[in-house]
Amino acid sequence: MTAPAVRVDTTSASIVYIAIGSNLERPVQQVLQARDALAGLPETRLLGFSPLYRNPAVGPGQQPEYVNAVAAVRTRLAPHDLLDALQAIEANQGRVRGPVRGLPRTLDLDLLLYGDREINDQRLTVPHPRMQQRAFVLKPLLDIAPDLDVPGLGSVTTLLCAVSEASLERIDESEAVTASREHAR
Ligand code: A4P
Ligand code: MG
Repeated sequence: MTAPAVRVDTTSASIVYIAIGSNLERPVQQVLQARDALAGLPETRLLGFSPLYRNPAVGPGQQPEYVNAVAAVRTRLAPHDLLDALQAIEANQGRVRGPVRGLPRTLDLDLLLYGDREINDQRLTVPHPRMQQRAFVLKPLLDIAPDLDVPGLGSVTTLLCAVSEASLERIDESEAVTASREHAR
């Protein structure tokens, strides 16, 4: 079988922000493993990775708490090819995607921002349509991109002021380092 061609944007690379979330099967390790997988994507360089934040699940029903973070990458992958690559990383880390959305997951990778592009089609909405409601996205995004503006919405600083970040617990360096060692074993 021939692998599908990856469309590379040859004109320029774009700065892209990706939200990472996990609430199953050792979430800290899942997030760190995802960081390594993002760093290994073709035509892509990892520019930054935020601290990790533990926080209660948002949404209906009782769920284990999440660990969330945000990554910044520079990539020449076109948006839909990047989405394919993110979904492949999710699948590789045991993400089961069913007809019901919002269920607990080993790994969720959401494309928050792709340069200053606005995309709205069947597969992809960028900027991510719920990012402005979510402290677990805005706080780590602000950590790595303090001067960032979200197209159509304004500065991340202003957006974060409008939501409560009280439920976010920043995960200690030492806990992350221990988890990282376990993940490397
Ligand atoms: N899709 C459209 N736009 C995008 C985008 N910008 N990035 C499409 C990624 N995917 C995008 O996603 C469903 C479809 O959305 C994809 O096939 C893609 O074509 P999914 O990952 O299969 O399903 P999902 O994750 O259940 O849906 P979604 O919309 O990503 O869920 P949410 O809204 O992200 O909610 N609480 C805490 N504390 N932390 C969390 O991380 N996450 C969720 C998931 C709920 N509660 C949470 C957290
Ligand atoms: Mg998702």
